[in-house]
Amino acid sequence: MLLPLPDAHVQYFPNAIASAHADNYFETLKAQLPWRQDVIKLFGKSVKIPRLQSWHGDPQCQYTYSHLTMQPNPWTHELTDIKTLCESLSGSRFNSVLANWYRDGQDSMSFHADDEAELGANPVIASVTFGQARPFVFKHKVTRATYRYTLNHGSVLVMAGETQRHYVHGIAKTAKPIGGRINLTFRQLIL
Ligand SMILES: O=C(O)CCC(=O)C(=O)O
Ligand SMILES: [Mn+2]
Repeated sequence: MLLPLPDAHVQYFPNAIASAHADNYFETLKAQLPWRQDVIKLFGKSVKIPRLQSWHGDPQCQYTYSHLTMQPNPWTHELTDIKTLCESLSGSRFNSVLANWYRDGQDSMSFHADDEAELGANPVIASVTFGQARPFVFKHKVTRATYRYTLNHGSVLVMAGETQRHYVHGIAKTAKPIGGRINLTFRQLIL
């Protein structure tokens, strides 16, 4: 379904991956990806980012994210399968993926746009969620209007068109005792 976001083009596929398959992917990705606790410099201080990450892609896909340059880990069997699904849902190709593991409600991602130069002008980004359903918030850069969508276990969200130009997005912290969530964002770097 197309989400009713002005100035954006976002499609949501709530049940793109059947629940039993999604359970398997969640456990396999959690166990097999080389998760890292990355640190960023913020006003001269080193701060742990509030989640674990793993960057994968074609060998030439170095990526700079929040001032971090990451070398790609190789594609795994599971990541390649999920990439193929995202390519058929979106009609776009991807050469890289950022995996984020939100261990509990204290893990989060602050508002940002995926607007790095390497992604090009109107990037197509496919975002796949496993595990805990959490609210994904879009905030319009000019009107400040916010839109909240809960991303299901096994769902795919495709952000395209001018979405990154007009919106920031993020995952808020919560004090509720919640389970872990893994999100994969497939991207096409222009090299
Ligand atoms: O975890 C999510 O749903 C969002 C991840 C994200 O925005 C990103 O990796 O750039
Ligand atoms: Mn993002």
